[in-house]
Amino acid sequence: MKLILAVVQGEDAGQTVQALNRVGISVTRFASSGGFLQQGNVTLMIGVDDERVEDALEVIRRNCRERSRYLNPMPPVAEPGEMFMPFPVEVQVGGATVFVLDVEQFEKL
Ligand code: 2BA
Repeated sequence: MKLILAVVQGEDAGQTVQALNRVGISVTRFASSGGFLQQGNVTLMIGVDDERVEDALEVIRRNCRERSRYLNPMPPVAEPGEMFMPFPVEVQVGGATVFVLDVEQFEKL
């Protein structure tokens, strides 16, 4: 058995969870946030038999897309008379960041 941890964007999370459930794959979603952008995202925890890992990854691939986000740089400590132009920096996010881990033991008690 494997545990898939997938960090996805909020906009993609609902449809991804529904699509996983439709093909009989259970999923738990956590509210999370990215350390770089400090913006909300969603982490999906998916426990699957080894032979279903590719099915789960395919569903994630189909439902999560890449988007542009903008990071507003922090103003530096300015000297008197200096001006800071806070141009947002474009960052590409997603589709999904996925980790696949071996599960040592799985119990439903
Ligand atoms: P964030 O950490 O908020 O990162 C958002 C996007 O910013 C990243 O998109 C990447 O394009 C960019 N980015 C992140 N760190 C950067 C850095 N040090 N320098 C320049 N650009 C940087 P994704 O790679 O698609 O990642 C989306 C979200 O997935 C991340 O949100 C984070 O929550 C998670 N993630 C990505 N890689 C991870 C990792 N190795 N371990 C744990 N979580 C990860």
